[in-house]
Amino acid sequence: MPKWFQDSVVYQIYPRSFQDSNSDGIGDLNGISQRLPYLKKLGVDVLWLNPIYKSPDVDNGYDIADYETIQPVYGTMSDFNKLLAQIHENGLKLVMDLVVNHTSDQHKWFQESKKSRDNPYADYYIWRDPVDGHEPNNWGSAFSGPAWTYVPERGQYYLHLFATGQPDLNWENPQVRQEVYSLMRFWLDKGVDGFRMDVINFISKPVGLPDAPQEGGSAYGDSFAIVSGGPRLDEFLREMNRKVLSKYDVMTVGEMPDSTPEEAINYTNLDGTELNMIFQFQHVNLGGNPDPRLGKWNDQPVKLSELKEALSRWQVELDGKAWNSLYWGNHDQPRAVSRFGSDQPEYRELSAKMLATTLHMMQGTPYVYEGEELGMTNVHFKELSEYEDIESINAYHQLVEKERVVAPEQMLEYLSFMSRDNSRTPMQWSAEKNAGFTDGAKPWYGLNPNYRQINAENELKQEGSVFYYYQKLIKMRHDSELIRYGSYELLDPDDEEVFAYKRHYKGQTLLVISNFTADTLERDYEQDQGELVLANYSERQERSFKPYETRVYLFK
Ligand code: TEU
Ligand code: CA
Repeated sequence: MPKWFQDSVVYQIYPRSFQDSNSDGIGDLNGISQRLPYLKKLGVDVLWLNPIYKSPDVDNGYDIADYETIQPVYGTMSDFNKLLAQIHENGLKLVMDLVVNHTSDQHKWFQESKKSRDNPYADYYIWRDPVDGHEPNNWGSAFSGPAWTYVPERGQYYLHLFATGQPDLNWENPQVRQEVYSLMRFWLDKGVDGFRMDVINFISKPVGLPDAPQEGGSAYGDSFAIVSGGPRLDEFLREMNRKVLSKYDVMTVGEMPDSTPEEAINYTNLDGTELNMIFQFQHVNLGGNPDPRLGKWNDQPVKLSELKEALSRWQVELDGKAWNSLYWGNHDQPRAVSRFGSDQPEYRELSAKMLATTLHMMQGTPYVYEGEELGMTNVHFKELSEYEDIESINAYHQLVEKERVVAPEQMLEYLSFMSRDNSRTPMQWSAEKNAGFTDGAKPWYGLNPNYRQINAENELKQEGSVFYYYQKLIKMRHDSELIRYGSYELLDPDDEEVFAYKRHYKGQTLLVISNFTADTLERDYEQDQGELVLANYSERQERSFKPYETRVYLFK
């Protein structure tokens, strides 16, 4: 019997950029409740909020100082309770962001832990003695620099895979696990419908914390490679399920960078005894810089055959064993239409619809990131001063100034193409001042100037808009078991221009053909034998596919 998360479409809200309701230029909980009618109209089932807990915002809320207090700038706990009730009254569900690989260094646990080696919180984090006066190993932080910081009071280093303000929790300590389970119960007992779990595959560190692979002149070892899928991860996830999750009817999705389908099958399943699904990164990690020192910082388009191989591998290997999450973008990725389609005005809407079709006709739970349903694009910032994300700013200083492995203009080009900032500009609601995001003086972050053309008000007025196309896709999924449960078959893996695949279920077949280029191409998959059920052009020549044309056919 399928679980409700398998029939759902999730909408991801980045609260600080979604809707401001009190004119301070920052999105908030009451702003979200104002927009529930819009989300209802789109047809989504579940809302996932990025962290809304008390935080110094070193990493925009992924550095939590108090798990059971709402970040004041977003509102109060009674605002949250009201929002949750409204979400449920509207027949929607709410998934929160669980960030328990690390806390903020302002969390009281860390403030105590760092004081000495024998206080009650001393072992809540990962402390190690210096080795030859240096960091205990070669691990690098995802936000540049070493993954270790020295604290004189303890005469030791502490581990932080991310910012120095994000110390990693010590999951080997049973007390830490009990604290996590108790904060999870706090939110689940309020009626929250599940969790997205931040870098949950990093919580079990390798024994002895050995050096990580350090290739091609990189300044530090690749810590993600050595911490993902650690020795006790399965044990911890099963304990978390046994002690907490199994007692609630909830949805869980674990963010697992560097994971494989085999790991997904190990850590998730369809019988609810571990996670329900994971966010894998194979497709979004494509197109990295050939120079390993530059990692993701690149400006080259992804090769279609590699994109097809990545997505198809997960479709085929999880079928019947586990459940895929389906996403093109989120708050950590550039805007999908700019990265995988085209944000040129003549092709933006066409390619947004083509990308949406290609993803939403697959098996799994689709995730729509705020603004994706409008075809919002990258913001193409030009100056470093326009960026606000710690990852972007630290990478620039580390790679341009410290390591001097890339020129300033080149790095600004890479940031413009790949930065997380691209997806954090305010939601574009209208052509009015500040895109209707805030009536306050200034939004917390720079608007994408194209909000005058690309905004929800315009989309809702136009019948053939990207919004109504997403609405149709979501309805098609809700109405079709073939789309939800059918098996997957990739066609022509080596075709670098067209992504074509089939879905099969109880004798019916769906044929999806998407042109990923700005050229007009000829392709024949005997589509003329099928019934056209979806298209992003109003007219067609059966065997020819115009720029970014996508068509879906049903064979009964
Ligand atoms: O992201 C984990 C993660 O792997 C990111 O560092 C991502 O791979 C990278 O930013 C891509 O460039 C989660 C959250 O989604 C992210 O927002 C946080 O910054 C990070 O964990 C630390 O909590
Ligand atoms: Ca506000």
